Amino acid sequence: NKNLKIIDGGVTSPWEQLEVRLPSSDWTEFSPEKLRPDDEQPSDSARVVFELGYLPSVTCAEGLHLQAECTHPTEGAAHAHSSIRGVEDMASLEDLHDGAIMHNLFLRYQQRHIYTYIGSILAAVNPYQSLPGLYDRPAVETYSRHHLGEISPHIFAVANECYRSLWKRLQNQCVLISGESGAGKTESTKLILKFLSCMSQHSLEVSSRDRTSHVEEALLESSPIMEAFGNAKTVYNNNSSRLGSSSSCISARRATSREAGLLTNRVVRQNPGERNYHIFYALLAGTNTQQKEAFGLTHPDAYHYLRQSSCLADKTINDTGTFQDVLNSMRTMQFTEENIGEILRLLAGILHAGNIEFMTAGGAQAVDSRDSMAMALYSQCFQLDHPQAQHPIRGKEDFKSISILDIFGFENFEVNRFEQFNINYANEKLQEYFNKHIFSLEQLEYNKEGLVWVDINWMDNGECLDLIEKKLGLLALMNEESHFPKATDDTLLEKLHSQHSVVYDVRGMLEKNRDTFRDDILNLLRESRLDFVYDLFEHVLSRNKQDTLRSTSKHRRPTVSSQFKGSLHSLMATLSTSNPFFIRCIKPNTHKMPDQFDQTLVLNQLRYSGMLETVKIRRTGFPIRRHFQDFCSRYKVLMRDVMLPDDPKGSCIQLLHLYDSSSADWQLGKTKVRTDVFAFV
Ligand code: AOV
Ligand code: MG
Repeated sequence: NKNLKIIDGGVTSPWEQLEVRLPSSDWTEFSPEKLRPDDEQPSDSARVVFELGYLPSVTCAEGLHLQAECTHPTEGAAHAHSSIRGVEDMASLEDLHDGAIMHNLFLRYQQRHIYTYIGSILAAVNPYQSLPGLYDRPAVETYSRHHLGEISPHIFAVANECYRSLWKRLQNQCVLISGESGAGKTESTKLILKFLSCMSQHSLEVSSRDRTSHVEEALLESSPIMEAFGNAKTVYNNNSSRLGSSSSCISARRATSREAGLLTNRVVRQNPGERNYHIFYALLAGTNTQQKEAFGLTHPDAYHYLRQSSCLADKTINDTGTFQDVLNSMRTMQFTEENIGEILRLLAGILHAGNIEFMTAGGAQAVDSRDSMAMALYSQCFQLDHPQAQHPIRGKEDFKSISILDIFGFENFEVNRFEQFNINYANEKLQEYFNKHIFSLEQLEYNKEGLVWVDINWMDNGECLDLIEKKLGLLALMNEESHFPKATDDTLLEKLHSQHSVVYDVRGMLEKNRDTFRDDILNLLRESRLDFVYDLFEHVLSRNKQDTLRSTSKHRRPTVSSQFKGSLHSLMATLSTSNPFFIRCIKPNTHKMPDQFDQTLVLNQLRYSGMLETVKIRRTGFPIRRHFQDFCSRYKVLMRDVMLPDDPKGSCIQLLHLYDSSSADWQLGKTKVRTDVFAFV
């Protein structure tokens, strides 16, 4: 990257524009498009006016990517400087529009600074490459010693703040990581776990080691297992999470749990170009001849459950390595060799089951039963593999924890089906929670304090959720139709169209939505001669029993999507009692490549996730909010020589006036002062 030589550069108006002259010889294309050289200029140079929010990148004839830099510092240089280097907290951006926010991320990304704050929210741009030193032990140490905002933005800073809050407030904490598929949520989750685990090891050196510390190590150790069983290659991400996982860890009692709701459909069906869960390919790649013989295994293309999508391998995925990692993890987690053998045998069994073909008069039903058995076996096996099953935590009343929520990211394929519908629904719920915390609660606080609310036009996704969740909404219609034995995808489509217009493909929706796992199959599995299989299903309640327990819906089995809705709602209920931290992951390009920043793509993500509005609210909502009394006692030392009135409110007014008589930077509510005066104290 060579810097563009600027013949004459100057800031015409400090905040808005940078005017430069460029040698016209080597530019061919300006980006963004609205930048055009001025034709009136002499031919050897061109005058270009850039909006600072859009500092240019210019592609020149040789294909070199050039970056403009102001070489003649002028009056506005300091501001131009921040526009060139970017700022660590968006709230301090001078120019407030979404282009400027995008551009700030871009500038920082070019300098390999992938983290930026939006107030206390962390934006993380996926670097698609490992950045040396960014997450090593010294980094953990450094961030553990600083509060958020004291040093450069980092995911460890958020993790540290969360950890401190847990101990200080003794309240449940949660970290919500959002972003579309491939944006880096799972990697972020792992980094937070890494930090928290280091911290807790640290504190364990001081106190004595107890049993629960083992549980928390188990969570980290189980990571490769979780990924092999819960992740798969999709179009958007070669290691895409197909499960919603919430890891509660490092609690005040130092214990760990992990819940996961798995989209098991993938076990029996995948879209073209995608794969089944990693573990199946790992099994075929990693087992030795002897094991293969024992389990009757051959090549991936011999199995219906693996070959339907015509995608068996990917050069970025090391299946043999995954197999070794899984075995190592299982051993560290004290799985016996016998146990490991049984799990592998079960996986092989699932593959074989998929190859069973039926010759029946009754059409598709036998295949459905086969598939639902395969899915049930897989999901039970998965439950067994995650540490909460191994070490269940019995929550005590004062049990406090940190939950890290990493769900499947928003997806929009050419054709979107049942799986995407559920995934996107979950993402809307998460956005709703975000909106509530960032906007609604803030607005409520303003109203309570009797302050004037500056109207910020944030995007409310309430209508979208109504469309899904309300009476006669998509879920209700889909479930109703699923309960009609005679209903087909066509009748569902008709019904949906009579009420709404949707852009999901309904093919297969009803079948996927009906929970076809039947009692006779459950009973069959329970009679298995293999103790292992028997154990897996020992605790699964038969549908009849469940129905009896749930007397209201005696004749209705809950559909897959209503179970999904139920678990989403209980997750949200848990979150609503926690103190949240937000991380917004951003995907810089769709090619999964390092050093590529697609401005339009990023701008889009910033827009739909409401980042601009978040910055605005951070700016209008002053950072210091303290009760009158509290404010006085904290800051009155600053004016020891001034006589302050007795009442706290009066003292506040006097204090604030002395510092800012224009009263631009403070507001008084009914009980609290809001200001950014003294933010530096
Ligand atoms: P996701 O969890 O958000 O997608 P991942 O966390 O799996 O996305 O990230 C996708 C890929 O991006 C990873 O496999 C890494 O190669 C790369 N990556 C992400 N974050 C980092 C980082 N901090 N440093 C280096 N590489 C990174 V999905 O699960 O599909 O919604 O359902
Ligand atoms: Mg993921």
